[in-house]
This record gives sequence, structure tokens and C-alpha cells, in this order.
Amino acid sequence: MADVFLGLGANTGDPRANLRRALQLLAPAGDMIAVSSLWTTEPVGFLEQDWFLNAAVHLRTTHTPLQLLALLQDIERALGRQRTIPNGPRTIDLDILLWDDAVIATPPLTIPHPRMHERLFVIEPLCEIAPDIVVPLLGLTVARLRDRLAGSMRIELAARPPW
Ligand code: PH2
Ligand code: MG
Ligand code: MG
Repeated sequence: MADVFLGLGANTGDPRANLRRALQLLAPAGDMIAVSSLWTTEPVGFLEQDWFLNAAVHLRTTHTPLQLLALLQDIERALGRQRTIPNGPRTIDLDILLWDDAVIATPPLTIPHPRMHERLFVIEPLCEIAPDIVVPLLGLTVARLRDRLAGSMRIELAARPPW
């Protein structure tokens, strides 16, 4: 069993419905231990798009990293994700953030997620469910990362779980 943290994001169609559906489709991968609130977040990277809904979840899984990655990609496809503009609009984005205390750097997987510590839209929801986890390579807790990023972008609480 591995303790895995995922980042979820959506900003097209009905983002909340897409995120809910993604959670349902994740069920075969293991036990959902915790789900964060939903956060409305301003777009980062590519600005000419709607604000996102972001969340984080804690999944306990028997899958291997590559098996889970394949499932996440299946779910993204099932929800109609098109890969067009980098950082652009998406019906759903499912990213593996942390995998126990593993460090994995083999394409197609980089864990911890290489940009998570720069992005309050990832760290704020993650901090709700895993404030004390020390992020491998960085050696800092999620709570500490949140403090470092506070005020770096606009982010608002949209809904407490269950959403
Ligand atoms: N995802 C991106 C790029 N920019 N901005 C916000 N606010 N939320 C996201 O999930 C997001 C983004 C690429 O994965
Ligand atoms: Mg992403
Ligand atoms: Mg992604």
C-alpha cells in the first residue's frame, strides 16, 4: 500500500462536476483517505482562461506509480481532456504530487511533482489534508511551503468537503 497525494484541477465545462466524476473514477485505485476543500484559483502560466477549481486528495493505493498514472490518463481521456495549449484550459487535470517518501525521476513520471512547491493552487488544498508531510528533496513541510507562497496568487475557498 502506498500513500499518494494527487492534485486535481478543472476550468472548462462544469468543473465541479468534472472533479466529482474524477473522484468516482478513482475509486478502483484504492481508498480515499481525505479530500480537501475546493478552491477557486486564478490561472497560472496561461492567463487568458477562466479561473480554475483546484483540490487535493489522499489516496491509499495498491497500484504501482505507472499503473496509477495510466489510470489518471484514462480518467482524463474519459472526461474529454484535449491537450492543446500548455497550461491552457482543461476539463480535468490529475497530477501525482507525492508518493510516500519516494523520489522518482524516470520519464514519464517525476515525483514529487516538480512545480508543486511554486503553486499555491496545489499547496493550499494539500495543506488542508497533509500539513505536516515533509516534501522529499525540499525537506520542508507542506505547511511551510504554504507560508512561503501566501499572497503569491489569488485563491478563494469555494466549497468545504463533501463537494
Ligand atoms: N494548472 C496548470 C496551469 N495553470 N492554474 C491554476 N490556477 N490551476 C491549475 O490547476 C493550473 C493552472 C497546468 O497543470
Ligand atoms: Mg497540472
Ligand atoms: Mg497534469
